[in-house]
Order: sequence, then C-alpha cells, then structure tokens
Amino acid sequence: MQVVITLGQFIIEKQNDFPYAKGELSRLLRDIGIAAKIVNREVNKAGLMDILGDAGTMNIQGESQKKLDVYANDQFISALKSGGECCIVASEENDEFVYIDGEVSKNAKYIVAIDPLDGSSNIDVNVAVGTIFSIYRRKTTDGKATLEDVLQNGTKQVAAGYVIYGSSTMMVYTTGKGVNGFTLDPSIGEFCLSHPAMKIPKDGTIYSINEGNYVHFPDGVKKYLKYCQVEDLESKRPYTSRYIGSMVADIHRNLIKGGIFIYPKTASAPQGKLRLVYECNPMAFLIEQAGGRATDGYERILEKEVVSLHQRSAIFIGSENMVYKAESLMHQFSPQVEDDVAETKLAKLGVIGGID
Ligand code: AHM
Ligand code: MG
Repeated sequence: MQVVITLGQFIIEKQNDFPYAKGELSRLLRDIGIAAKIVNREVNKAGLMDILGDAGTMNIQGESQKKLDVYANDQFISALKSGGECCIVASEENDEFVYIDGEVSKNAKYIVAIDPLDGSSNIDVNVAVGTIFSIYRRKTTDGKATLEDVLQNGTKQVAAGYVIYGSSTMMVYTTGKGVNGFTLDPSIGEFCLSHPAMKIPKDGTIYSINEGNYVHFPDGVKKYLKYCQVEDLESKRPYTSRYIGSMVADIHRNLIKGGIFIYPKTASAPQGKLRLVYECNPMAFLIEQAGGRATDGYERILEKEVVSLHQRSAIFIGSENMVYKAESLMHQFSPQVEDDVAETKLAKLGVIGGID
C-alpha cells in the first residue's frame, strides 16, 4: 500500500530543521493550511453562489475588491488570530497591518504577510487563483510589535509559500530547506505530499508576460521578448508564450516546466505592478529555494530594501539562465538611470514611499 504523508505529518517531521524549533512555526503553517482548505471550499463554490461581484470596497491600490477577496482575507486573519503564534498580519487587502493581541498571542513571535486571494480578477471566469504567504520573526523584543517588524528584507523570511486553487488545489512552501508541494485530496480533506523537493529547470522554454503592455516596456524587456521569439534550434527557440494573469498559476507552471515570469515597470505602473511584501518576496524566496532566480532586472528581489507595506517592484523570476539572459539585456538596453537610483535613495530616506 502506498504511504501517504499529509501536510500535518510532514510539518511535524521537519520541525527540527527550523531555526527556532519550538513548534510555533509548525503550528503557524498548519493554521495557514487549515484556512486554505476553507477558502478552497468557497472558491470551488464561487460559480454556484451569489458570492461573485464587487464587495463595494476599494483596497489601498484603488482596485475594487471581489467578495471572495474579502472572505479569504477574513478567513486567514481569523485563523492566524486563533492560532496564537503570530503578532501581526499584514495583508494586501488592508491599508494598515493588523495587530493580534489578547492572551493567546501575548508571546507570539511571528509576523505574517499575506495576499489572501491573488489574481482575483480570474475568479468569475473559473481560472486559477492563489494565496501567497510570507513569514518573518519579529525583530523587536519587548512591547507591541511595530512597523519595523514588518518591513524586513526578503532575506529575513523564515518561510513562504502559496496555495493554488486550480484544477486541483495545492500548497507549495519552503522554510529555507528546499520546496515541497502538497495536493489536497478532497476525499479525505488533507493536503498530501505530491511534489517532494521541487526544482525548477535551469533552462526553460516558456515566457510569461502581459504582452499587451509591450509599447510601455523598457527596451531591455522588448529585446528579451524578441530574443524569445527568434528561431534557434540549439536553445529551443522560439519559446512558448503562456500568461494566465494569475501570478501564482503562472509561477507554479513555470516552476514545474521551466520558464520565466516578468512583470516589468511600465508607463502606467512606473514602479512595477506587483507588491514586494505580499507577492515578490515570498515568490522570490520559494523560487530561489527551488534553484531559480528572482531580480527586479538589476537587483536581487530578496535584498531590496522594504520601505513601505504596499511597495511595488518589477520582477523577473524563474529558471536561472532565462532570468540571467533577461537581466543582461536590461543592463545593456535599459541601464538603471540616475533618476531610478536617486528615487531609491529618497525612498530609503522615507522622503517618498516608492509605491503607487
Ligand atoms: P491582484 O493582487 O490585484 O490580484 O493583482 C495581481 C495579479 C497577479 O496575479 C498577476 O500576475 C497580475 O496581477 C496580472 O496583471 P495584469 O492584468 O496587469 O497582467
Ligand atoms: Mg495580489
């Protein structure tokens, strides 16, 4: 009989690998897994229920929220509150971070950053969406945790991962010792280890980018796209273009098959569209742990200074050699201009947010 390892068993088995092995991080991951199952149930019902449509509120980026975004946000925050291992939840859906206080969390040492339902414009067309999470240890030692505890560079993450609500539901995560993937078996309601020790191929043949924005791309990106489209048998070009518009789904596919995902700066999103804290850092940690690479075209994502909660960043992420190639064309055709460097310096000084 085939032995099935559930997410819960796996987390406990690996507990001693964690830097601070007291069981808290294990419980936190388990809480995220439970909330994900509840959100999965609702995502699967989305076509059946009157849960679609705008909830009528706007998030900080001025985008309308779908009802399921709000539901997923509430669900994850409530699971993390009752779990007692986390003192702050920063969510892409909330303008400010949420303190978790009360008796159960008074000694909590972890900070969770979460994008509860990424790619939510895809819900009402039955296309894969996801949850992205990132876990840090708080830096301050006494009193209430502060913004300083949240604004940590990506290198400080102790765990990160995503849940993909797709043709099957999977949770994929890392605690800094490789990447493992678990598929939800609906008949037993458990995530089961299905993709142990995931590795992204060093080279790939898929590129994922919203090519509709081509006219607004930096020259380096335009050159890279042309490179992808030119015929060259040895490097298996032309490559294949695949873009779902759901970061989790696009990166999950590229992780398994090999590929690059790019969301560059554009004229309408001069800082990039995706959020450093909720989307870029967790995905960069995970992809690096799988043997891939993630940069903003010039700098490693994980080393970027985090100056504000909703900061945005360009991202080039995926198979190592593909990202190296795109970066080299960025350096050659879109060298970082003085304005960018000055802007980064001002952002670091807190003079400008480097966001929206
Ligand atoms: P969201 O957090 O509002 O859902 O936006 C993030 C999503 C990503 O999942 C996806 O990669 C990107 O936005 C798609 O953007 P675009 O429609 O501009 O291509
Ligand atoms: Mg998002």
